[in-house]
Amino acid sequence: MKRTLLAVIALAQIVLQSVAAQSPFSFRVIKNGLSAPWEVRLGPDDQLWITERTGRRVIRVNPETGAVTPAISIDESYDPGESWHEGVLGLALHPELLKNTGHDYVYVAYTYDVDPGPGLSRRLKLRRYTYDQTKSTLSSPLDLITNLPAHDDHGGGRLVFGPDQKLYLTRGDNGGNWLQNYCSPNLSQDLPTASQVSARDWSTYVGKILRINLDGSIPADNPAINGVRSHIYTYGHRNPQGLQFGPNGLLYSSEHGPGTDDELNLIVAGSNYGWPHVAGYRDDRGYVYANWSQSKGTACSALKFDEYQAPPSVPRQRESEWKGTFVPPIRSFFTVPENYDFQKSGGATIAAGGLSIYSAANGIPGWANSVLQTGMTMGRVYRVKLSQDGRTAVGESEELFRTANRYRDIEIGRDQRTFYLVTDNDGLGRTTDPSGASVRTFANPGSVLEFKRN
Ligand SMILES: [Ca+2]
Ligand SMILES: [Ca+2]
Ligand SMILES: [Ca+2]
Repeated sequence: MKRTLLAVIALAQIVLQSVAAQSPFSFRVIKNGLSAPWEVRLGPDDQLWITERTGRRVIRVNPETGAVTPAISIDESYDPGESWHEGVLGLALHPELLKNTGHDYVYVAYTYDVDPGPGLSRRLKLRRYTYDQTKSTLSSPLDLITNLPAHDDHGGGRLVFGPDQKLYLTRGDNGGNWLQNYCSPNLSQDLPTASQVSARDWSTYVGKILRINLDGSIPADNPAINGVRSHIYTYGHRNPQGLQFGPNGLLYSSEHGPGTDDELNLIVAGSNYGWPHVAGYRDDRGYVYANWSQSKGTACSALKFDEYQAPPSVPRQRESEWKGTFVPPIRSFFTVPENYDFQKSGGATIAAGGLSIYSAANGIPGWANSVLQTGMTMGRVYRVKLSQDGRTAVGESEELFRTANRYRDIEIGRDQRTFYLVTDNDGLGRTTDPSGASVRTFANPGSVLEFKRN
C-alpha cells in the first residue's frame, strides 16, 4: 500500500479516528505468546480450538481466562520456518463432538516431509483424531488423505465440516509462475484424468477446493468435471484462505489476489474461478497472466522474476483474451483503474485471511447476513453485507477492529457480540497500523484477541 491508495486510506482514517473515540467495541488480549495461531473455532465445550502453525499443535484456549490446554503435538508436521504456508493449518470439529454419539472427531490439515532422507518433499495430509474428554487430548490418529501437493507459497489449508457431512479443504496454487516459484507451472486449471484418480495421484489438487468424504474417499455426488469425478469441488483458485458455510447452506471462500483483486467468492460445485487467467473480474484492469514457466527462446531459469514487467520471452495473456467460463467474485478487494501504476502506488489487496459468516437475526443491528473478512496486511476486518439470498454483496464494506496486527482467522462468539481473532507472529510480513502506516512490528503477535460489542 503506497501513495495513492495510502492517501485514500489516510482520508478514511480521519473519519474513522473521530469515530474511534466512541468505538462500540471493547478490546482485550485473551492470550499472547502463541506460535503462529492459524485457525480458531469455538467448540461445544466453549473453548477456542486453535491450531498453531509453527507450534505444530492443537490447543484449547479458555476465552475467559486465556488458559491453554494442549490437545496434541503433531511432530510429523514439517515447517522450515520460512513461509506462511507450512505447518499445522486447518482444523474442523465434527458437529457431534462431545454429544455422546461416538463421533468425537477433530480433523486437522498439516504439511509434512514425505522424503525420509535429508531431502525435502512437501506434502499435506488430512488427518482425523478422536477427542478423549477425560484426558482433554486428541488421540487415535487416522490419515484420511495423504500426499496432497504442498509447497512454500500459496498453501490454502482452510478446512470446514459441511452441513452435508463432508469435509471441504482449500488448496492454493503453490505459487506457480510467482516469486521464488516463477519457473514452476501454475496448475490451478489442471484437472485429473480418470487414471490419475484411480492411481490416487493427487498432483493436480493445486489451486482447488476439495470436497471429501469423512473417510477420505471421493463423494459419489462430487461434480464430474471434464467427465472425471475426483475430490475436486471447484478449481481455478489462487490461494483460498477463508472458507465457511452460511446458515442457508451457501459456501463462501476468500482468496488472495496478485497485486490486485483479493476475492470473496460464492463457491458453486464444479465451477472454475478463473485463476490464473483472470484476477477478480474479466476487466483487463491491473492484471495480465504472465506464464513465466513457458518462457519461449530463453529458459525461465535464465530470467530474473519481476512482478510488474515480464520480459518478451514470457507468454502474456490479457484477461479478455481468455475465453473460458468462470465465476467472478461477489466482491473484490480491490479493483484498480486501468492505468493503475503498481510500482508507484503499491498493491491493491488486503491479503484475505479467514472469514466468518454473521447470521444472527437479533444480533448487532444491520449485521445479519454479513461476511466478516480478515485483511491481514490491512490490520482490520471487513464486514461485507450480503443480499437476502446470500448470493451477492451489497453496499460498501465496513472496516472494523483496526490494530497493527495480521488477523489470520476470526470466530464469532455464541452471544453474537464477541469476536475472536488470532494473529500472525512478526518476522515474515507486514500490516497496517491504525494511522495507516505500513509496519513490520505487530501490536499483538501470536495472540488471541477479543472484540466485544458494548
Ligand atoms: Ca526429508
Ligand atoms: Ca477468481
Ligand atoms: Ca481482473
